[in-house]
Amino acid sequence: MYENLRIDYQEGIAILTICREKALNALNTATMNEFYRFFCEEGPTLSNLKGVVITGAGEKAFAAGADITEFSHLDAAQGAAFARRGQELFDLIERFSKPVVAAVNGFALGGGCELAMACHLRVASERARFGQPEVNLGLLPGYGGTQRLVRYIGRGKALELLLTAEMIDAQEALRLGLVNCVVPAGEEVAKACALIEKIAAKAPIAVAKVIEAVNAYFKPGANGFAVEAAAFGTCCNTEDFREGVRAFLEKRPAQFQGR
Ligand code: CO8
Repeated sequence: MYENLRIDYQEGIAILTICREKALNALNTATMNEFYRFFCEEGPTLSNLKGVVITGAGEKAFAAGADITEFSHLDAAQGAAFARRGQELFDLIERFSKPVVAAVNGFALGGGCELAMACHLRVASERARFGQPEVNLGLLPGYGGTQRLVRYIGRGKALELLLTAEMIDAQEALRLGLVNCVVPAGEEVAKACALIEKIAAKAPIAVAKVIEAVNAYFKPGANGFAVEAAAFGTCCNTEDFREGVRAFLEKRPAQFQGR
């Protein structure tokens, strides 16, 4: 039973909508727990799942951050635990073996921007706005924002956004490489689904291995080249590899089975 997320299945794609419109879809603990449940328990058991889209209810916000009403009384130990739990969830999303696409329909601030950055791809509506305004609250991002923002847009620009708490619009996010594309308002979920459909036509094991190898680039201590070589070997052992090569030689579309 989900109360803060609505989950719609559409042609094999799970569309997760954060339904806390009155609080601009702020990520309270209950919402974070429901995300956790989906990505940890339910999502991995869905055998025909093509991918996941995350979006926010209404026209104003994707998610305006962690729910500020919940953390005014946190002490140091509780704050660190709160942040670690969120980081764990966003890592799960980043490591999910099927593509996860954020359809950013409005404000993506603080934890909302961090959630979008944990997704594999980001589609922004022209109304989307991104920012990490935590310093306004006497905080810094706690759900991986200081790390992922640097990866996407580089140290200088990331520091500027993190230190000034300035928001950027969708076009600037596109220019900086924070989002993959910008679409007219209202078309972001359809575009996210179209991206997933395109990926769903590829070999599922190869897709999962691309995600794993790219993640290894950012994992301290991991040797990304070694992960890539091992993943390459795994793919060579699949029926899909044989089918992909056969289909190429026979000049026909490949029919991948995920085996
Ligand atoms: N948490 C809780 N409620 C929120 C949040 C939020 N993050 N954002 C907006 N709301 C609520 C408002 O309080 C308001 O409620 P009410 O109607 O009951 O007064 C309602 O949503 C509508 O908001 P506004 O009236 O403020 O709407 P505006 O259009 O005037 O402004 C803004 C929109 C600019 C988005 C504004 O709401 C805002 O600045 N929101 C806060 C943004 C923010 O600071 N986000 C970062 C939060 S901190 C964070 O995410 C850290 C993550 C890591 C945490 C680690 C744990 C320790």
